[in-house]
Amino acid sequence: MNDSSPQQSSQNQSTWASIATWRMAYEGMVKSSSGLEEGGQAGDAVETLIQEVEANPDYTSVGYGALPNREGEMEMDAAFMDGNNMALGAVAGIQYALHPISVARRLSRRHTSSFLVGQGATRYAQISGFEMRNMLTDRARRRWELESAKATRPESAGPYRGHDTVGAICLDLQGSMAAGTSTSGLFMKEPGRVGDSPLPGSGFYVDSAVGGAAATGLGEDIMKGCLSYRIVALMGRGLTPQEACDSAVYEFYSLLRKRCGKVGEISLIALNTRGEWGVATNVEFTFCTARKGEQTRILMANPDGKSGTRIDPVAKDWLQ
Ligand code: SD4
Repeated sequence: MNDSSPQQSSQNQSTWASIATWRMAYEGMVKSSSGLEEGGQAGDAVETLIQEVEANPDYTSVGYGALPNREGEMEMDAAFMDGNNMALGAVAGIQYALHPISVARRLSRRHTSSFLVGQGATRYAQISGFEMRNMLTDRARRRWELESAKATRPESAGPYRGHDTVGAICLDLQGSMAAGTSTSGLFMKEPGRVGDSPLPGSGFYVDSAVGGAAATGLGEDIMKGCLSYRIVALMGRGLTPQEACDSAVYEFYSLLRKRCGKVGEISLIALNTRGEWGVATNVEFTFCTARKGEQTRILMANPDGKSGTRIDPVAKDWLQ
């Protein structure tokens, strides 16, 4: 349940909508869309969508069966934000929790100690009764063993192969918005490494009076630009989600390239209070959208080379 009412009373709200990163969000989006269609709350939709990805071992970068760190352990990052009252909760480096998104959401209801890391986050999840399990599947362990065997020294393994965050923003029929993220971060990451996904303003941000944004890609670069907050701020000044994404992402990408020489993968999604969405990316990037009266879609975004984004439908077999 959302803990407060929306702040956009002047608006005649009549639609629900969702956007989420990567093809892996599809099944969760279909499931959460029926809740939104029936008048369910944005926060519930975000949690349902992300839980579906976390529980699926076929999606190897989020939750059960995801990517271990350099020492073969699974450390996960997740966050939840309620756009009505700006409540947010987050976990970083949490272990054994099947649904880090639900732990983050529970934490968002607290006024203090709402962002927990490492052992503290794991202990909190355990004590609070969240489902805990060994998150490492045989397949994930084999992947780690193969990768470890390749590395002559531990520090030469990784750090940037295999990744992806599920990030979602939902708008409900009452005009409430929520956002969430969940990821195991980068494959073979340094133990204790935290990406952008649990960081408000970087990995996600949402304000029910304006809209929300979420990120996926190389956290170390995304957090340099606080890109999710930037996009929401631009939408607040009247830009459409697509204009805001294009402006924030490509301007920042150019700046980082000029100042640092190299830039990792950066992909952002955004949704506003009218259910309009936008995307910008410096790599090929799939994402899912749903809106009242429309089918859930998987789309592909690419940079168009002119500070804009090309969006194409993906082939039907991506749905299988
Ligand atoms: C991180 N942004 O931990 C995440 C990983 C990711 O596509 O989304 N990769 O840095």
